Amino acid sequence: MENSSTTTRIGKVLKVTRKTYDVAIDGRVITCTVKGSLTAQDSEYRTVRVGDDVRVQLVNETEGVITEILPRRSRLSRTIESRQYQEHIIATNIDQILVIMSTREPAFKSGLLDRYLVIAERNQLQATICINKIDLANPEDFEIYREYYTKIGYPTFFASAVTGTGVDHLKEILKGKVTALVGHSGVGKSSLIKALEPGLDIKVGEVSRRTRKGQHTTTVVQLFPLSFGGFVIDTPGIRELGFWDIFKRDLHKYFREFRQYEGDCQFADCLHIHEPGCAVKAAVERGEILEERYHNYLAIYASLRNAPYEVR
Ligand SMILES: Nc1nc2c(ncn2[C@@H]2O[C@H](COP(=O)(O)OP(=O)(O)OP(=O)(O)O)[C@@H](O)[C@H]2O)c(=O)[nH]1
Ligand SMILES: [Mg+2]
Ligand SMILES: [Zn+2]
Repeated sequence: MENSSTTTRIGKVLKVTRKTYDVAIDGRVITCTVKGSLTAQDSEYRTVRVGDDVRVQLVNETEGVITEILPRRSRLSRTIESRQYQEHIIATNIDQILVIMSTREPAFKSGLLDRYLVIAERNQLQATICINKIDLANPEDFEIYREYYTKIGYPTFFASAVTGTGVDHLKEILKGKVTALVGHSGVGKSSLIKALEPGLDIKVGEVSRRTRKGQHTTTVVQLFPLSFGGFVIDTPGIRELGFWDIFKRDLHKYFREFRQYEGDCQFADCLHIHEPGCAVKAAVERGEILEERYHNYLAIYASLRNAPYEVR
């Protein structure tokens, strides 16, 4: 049976379970196992992750064997302290993060938004911001955020899953890309996806809503194919995304608009907290950096730990 090369296909891993892998190939879902020679090698390409592009040898119409993981172009990962800071890959080949916030119910909290943006920066992923439930508020009250975050490089738009505002724009953003959706429970992630993809059975939200009440949230990650091209991932909570893996001294690197000022701080290792001659604080005072965002920086800083090798 040496003609197997004629039946290999490239597909994308949607879901990983204990024994099998769901792989999307030409719009079908193929249940796969992994070839032994793949797991035997000593590299990060030994373990198949959600989002991986893989070569599959088809066994029949519905089953196949993964023989190769193609190079990954990005990853969403966290480090696990209890395992010597080992990297845990949550998903791969993500093109962008879409942070969904709501105006009300739950209330807009820029502190939470900034935490999600830190996660995006740490993973070197581009982020877009959607302010949903705009039908429940006066858009003018949120214009300041739309303008500021757009200016610092996070395109921000308003939406409503109820009235349909912004849904076409959302479609343009998701089209042809792999997007990780993040956002607090209840902001309308599932509603927005359903608004543009009514046929999609996106259950992840309900599952995570239920488990979030428990002590331990599941970290099951799944890709959902979109009929107009592209995939969305409904991600686990902020804790599961490893937010707390960041040390105090590194936080400033993830506030991208600080960078242009940092060279002018009096101290090269300035963390922009209470150091004299801080150019970041001066920019806050001049109104160039949004004061609320700087306060979020301070609050997040206070919530993080020192690196184990330093005493400050
Ligand atoms: N008024 C208004 N209500 C909305 C909008 N979008 C969603 N909702 C409502 O908000 C509630 C929560 O929506 P979901 O789509 O389940 O929120 P979610 O982000 O998926 O929540 P989790 O799955 O728990 O993470 C539902 O009752 C929706 O009907 C909106 O744009 N406007
Ligand atoms: Mg949901
Ligand atoms: Zn400074």
